[in-house]
Amino acid sequence: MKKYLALCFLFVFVISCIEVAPPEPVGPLPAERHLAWHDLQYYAFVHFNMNTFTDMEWGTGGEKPSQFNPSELDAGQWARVAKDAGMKGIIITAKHHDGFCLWPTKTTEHSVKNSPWKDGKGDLLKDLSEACKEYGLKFGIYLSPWDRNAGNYGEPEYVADFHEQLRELLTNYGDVFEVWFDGANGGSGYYGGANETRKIDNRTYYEWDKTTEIVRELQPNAVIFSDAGPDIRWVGTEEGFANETNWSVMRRDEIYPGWPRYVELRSGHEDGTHWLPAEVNTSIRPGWYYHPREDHQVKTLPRLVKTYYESIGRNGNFLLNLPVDARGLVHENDEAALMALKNQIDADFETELAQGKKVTATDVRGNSSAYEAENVNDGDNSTYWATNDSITAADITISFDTPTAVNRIVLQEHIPIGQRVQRFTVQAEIDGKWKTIDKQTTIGYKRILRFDTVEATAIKVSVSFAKGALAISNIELYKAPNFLTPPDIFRYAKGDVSLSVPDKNVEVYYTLDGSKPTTASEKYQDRFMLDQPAMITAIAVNPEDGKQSAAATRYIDVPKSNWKVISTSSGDLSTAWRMIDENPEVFWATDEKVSTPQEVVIDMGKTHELKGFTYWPIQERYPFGIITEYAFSTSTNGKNWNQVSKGEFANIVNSRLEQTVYFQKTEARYIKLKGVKVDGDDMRASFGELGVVTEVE
Ligand code: FUL
Repeated sequence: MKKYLALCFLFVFVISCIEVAPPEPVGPLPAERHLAWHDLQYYAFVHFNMNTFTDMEWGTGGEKPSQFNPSELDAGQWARVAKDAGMKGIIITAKHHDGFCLWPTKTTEHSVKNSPWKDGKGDLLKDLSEACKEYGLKFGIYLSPWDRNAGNYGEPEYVADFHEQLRELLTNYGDVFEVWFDGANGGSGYYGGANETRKIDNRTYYEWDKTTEIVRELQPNAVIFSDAGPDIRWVGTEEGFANETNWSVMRRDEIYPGWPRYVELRSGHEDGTHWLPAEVNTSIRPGWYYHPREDHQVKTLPRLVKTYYESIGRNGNFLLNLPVDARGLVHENDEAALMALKNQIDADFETELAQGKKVTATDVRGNSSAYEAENVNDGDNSTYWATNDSITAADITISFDTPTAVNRIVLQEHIPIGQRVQRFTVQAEIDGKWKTIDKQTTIGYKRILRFDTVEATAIKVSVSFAKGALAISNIELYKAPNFLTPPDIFRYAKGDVSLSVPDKNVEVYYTLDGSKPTTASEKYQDRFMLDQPAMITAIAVNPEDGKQSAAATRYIDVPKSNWKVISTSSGDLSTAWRMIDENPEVFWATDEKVSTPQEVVIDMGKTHELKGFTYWPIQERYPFGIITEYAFSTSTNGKNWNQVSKGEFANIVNSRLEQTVYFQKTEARYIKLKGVKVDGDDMRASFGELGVVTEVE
């Protein structure tokens, strides 16, 4: 008997030692360079070049090297900021569409070598690559194929120069992790003084095969970005998101090289033929380049957090642009926003809850310990749970000893053998019952789901469709703290007001007299009508720990629901309500090419005691018609006018904030604002929003 038992043990031991083969690869697979790139997740774009000094987004190419003159350029500061922010690398616009080169290239005179910066002895690529090394960051380059400066653009000679520029960049500055080729080819340009429009065929002109060969020869580990590859793809939007369904594979031959079908880039192709994962690029400000007028438009924390979850959380890498300013530094506002994002994300993922907990799966490949369920929470990304070949639907459950609060799940597939999962569900066991939390499609390198906090005794992930046996390397669970940000005070066109916060578990308290609210103040429930002027002050409070946000304050005057724009000197009167809709983002403008000062007249529907007026300039990315000098008149009957104020909106073009002008108290039902001087070549005037300051009755 003893002998028999011993034999049995030996048999079991031998069986479990026999190596079970890993699942067969499915579909196109990532190369080593892809795998290294996926691990980076979050890195910086820096747009800094001639445009920084000309206040442009697309320079014409006719700029002079003498215009490139930063006063405090410090690539070390960029690297420090990126590192502190948790980023893993920096990609620099070595040459943008205007053709100015940030390194002393041999291919053109249009470079730093002819600029006053460091007396023409500077090399920004050298400075930045060294700073990146010092801070342990990867270094990448953006090289625009389109060159509006080059006289030979459009001819084969230019392509030879372009290739030579690439060679210089990939030879002289150490390891490069990513080479970024922009798809833009606008046509018109300076082109050595020809000032004309030149069209090329983007699919053939740049000799992409040769371009790729150069990168492979000089930097075999670098990934090549363009709208559609060959290694990684644009996500098809600059707004900062990937679709929830996001395949890292695409039918590349249909879209590369050349003009891609943008919308498809957001999700990839389920039946893709090449590994072509998405990079989500967006700027921390409206523009890619620095403009002082956008200092107040740095993306808010809620917006940045959303972008994080909709890029990294949706199987994409996050390339966040920092428009370095004309000093040559990352602006203080941008740095503050980056650090706020870092702190928030760190807090969300502070304590991982799944590690070491009991895990069970409905199927384990060959019953082998090499593919056991515990591989998903062993903290080791190279091990994975896998199912048998015929099993493409299975459950994996992580159990807690006691009910545990959870509101985030991180899922990762073992992508070296392909992206597989097509559909899955997440459930939580609450009081002994299973509740569905989310139903989703793809996972890929990484998927993060946010959901309302549940007190769960177990979390189950059920894959219902996959392209092959399952291979999941990682599952993490977290309880992110409630998201505490100052409430957003919004006034609707009808006069009602909302005080919104991104997290519905957070409470909001407010006052209407400018005093600081406490938890004893009015608690916000829903949109409310505000028909009297008020200084609204609101705070958000996390009921879990009593923590309070900073206070948000906004002065709001009488409702405009009965207001009407009754005349304008030109432009479409039927859409003129856009200047009194309470939303400065929605603008209205007079006709183009007008030569006389433009004015608008508003009937407020009833008489008010006025003591001032307000003007929001247009908030568009490419603003126009901003009133820089104004005349403001009032009337009680719409016939007899009284000019109550005339003056200048100082610095309004650079700082496009709401302007408030006070004047001697006066009764009025009609108001008139005239653009005595406007920013631009003609007298066209634009209006983000017009308002009044009334005397409280
Ligand atoms: C676009 C360019 O035209 C913009 O100027 C910017 O460089 C952005 C990242 O890509 O296509």
